[in-house]
Amino acid sequence: MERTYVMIKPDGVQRNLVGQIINKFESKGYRLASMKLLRITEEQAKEHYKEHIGKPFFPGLLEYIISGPVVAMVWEGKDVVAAARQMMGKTNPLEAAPGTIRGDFGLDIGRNVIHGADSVKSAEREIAIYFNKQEICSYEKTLESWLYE
Ligand code: D4T
Repeated sequence: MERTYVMIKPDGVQRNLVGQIINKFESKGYRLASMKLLRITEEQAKEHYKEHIGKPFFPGLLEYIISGPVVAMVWEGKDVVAAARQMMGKTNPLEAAPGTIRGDFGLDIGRNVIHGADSVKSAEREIAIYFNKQEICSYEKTLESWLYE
């Protein structure tokens, strides 16, 4: 079973989209393994987005991502890394398909509502930035036999 890191960005929190976004992951069948609302530190943001340090959009990205609380989540399930990326849609909301989170809720690449890890390895790295091991819950849900064959 895969695990991914998903984060509702400050614009998603400010725009009251938290419930709708969580609902999509829950209804799809993914299992919530951890969740918290937090204001991320500059250090966490720089570690998270270290591949983008030095790019022209980085200062704006940093300012935006620490500008208000985010909802950090760990979701588990079959192929959840790729599926979460599909559910989010392309990075630029104008290129994201209708029905995806960014396609339905976003307009601008610098306000694209949600983040999702792009690989199993990135997910592990990102989860470790925001959560300690004790905060990740391992459990089973009885409905899983209705989700998986
Ligand atoms: P995140 O990481 O936020 O889920 O976005 P993606 O994985 O879909 O896209 P990314 O790493 O390429 O970009 C990270 C973050 O930077 C913002 N951004 C990106 C921006 O403001 N301007 C840009 O030109 C790019 C490429 C949006 C997402």
